[in-house]
Amino acid sequence: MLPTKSQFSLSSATGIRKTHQESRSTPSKMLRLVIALMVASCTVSALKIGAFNIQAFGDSKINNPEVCTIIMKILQRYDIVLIQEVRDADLSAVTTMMTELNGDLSEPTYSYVVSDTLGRDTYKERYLFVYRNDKASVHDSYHYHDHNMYTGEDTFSREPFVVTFHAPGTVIKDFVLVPLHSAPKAAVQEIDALYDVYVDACEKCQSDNIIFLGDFNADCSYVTTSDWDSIRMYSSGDFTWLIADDIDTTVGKSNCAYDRIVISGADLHSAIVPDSAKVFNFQAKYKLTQEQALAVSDHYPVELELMSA
Ligand SMILES: [Ca+2]
Ligand SMILES: [Ca+2]
Repeated sequence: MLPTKSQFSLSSATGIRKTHQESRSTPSKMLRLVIALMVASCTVSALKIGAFNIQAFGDSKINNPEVCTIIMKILQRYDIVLIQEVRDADLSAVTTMMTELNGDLSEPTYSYVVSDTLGRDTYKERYLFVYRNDKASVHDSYHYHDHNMYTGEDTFSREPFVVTFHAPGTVIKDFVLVPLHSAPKAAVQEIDALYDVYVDACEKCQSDNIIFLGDFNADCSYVTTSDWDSIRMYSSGDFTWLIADDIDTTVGKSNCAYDRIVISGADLHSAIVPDSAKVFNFQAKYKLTQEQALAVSDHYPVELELMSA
């Protein structure tokens, strides 16, 4: 991984402090305080991004007051959040959710961008991005195409919905989000094929600063130790996997790192707040019983933060 901006700042700050420690004590203390504040400001989060598989998200979940309250608390944690497993063909649940988030404000706080309904048969899901209008806007989006009528190729059950965001308050300003909720039994092939999406998105979006995120089903019985060698984004040095294999992203007894965040691009690497990529255990945070947590989802969100400009 490339040195982060804060690491650069820390090393240069140390150099300055050594020079001034030789002078009088009072200015030195002041200077240390100023430097501490400067270093702190460099790592202030400008933008918090989350990815949450809300198991079978639809009308019955959003219309359950207890579940809805918890979902709202979780979503409000993020400036941009990817919601997966959206089972809402007519967008009625999404509409209810946005009304809950925005209240009756004339200037809504949140907006969303949503994919088509995706799936090979009658079972369909959407990818949904909800974002704060004061922090981010959508520059562009497209559905990745994996169909080849001549070869019969059809890699993804739910093709990534590629979205370019503009977030002027971050050091990086522009970046691409690529979601994936893989089909569990095809997880290895789909995660490997994210490399093809990477090549496509680099060309179409004219940027290699890409965050791949979502429930990849990237652990336990779906992706085993020997499978990783055949996943190009894992073996290539151009990508950093920010959620480690030993993290548990599941509510309940299983211990699997299904949900992941992977980044590419030198500018994006230096824009990540160090150690900010993690799982958000909402059951522990909100002191819920396992039953209450499972009523929301069988997954925890994963998240990361980008540094402010
Ligand atoms: Ca497909
Ligand atoms: Ca678990």
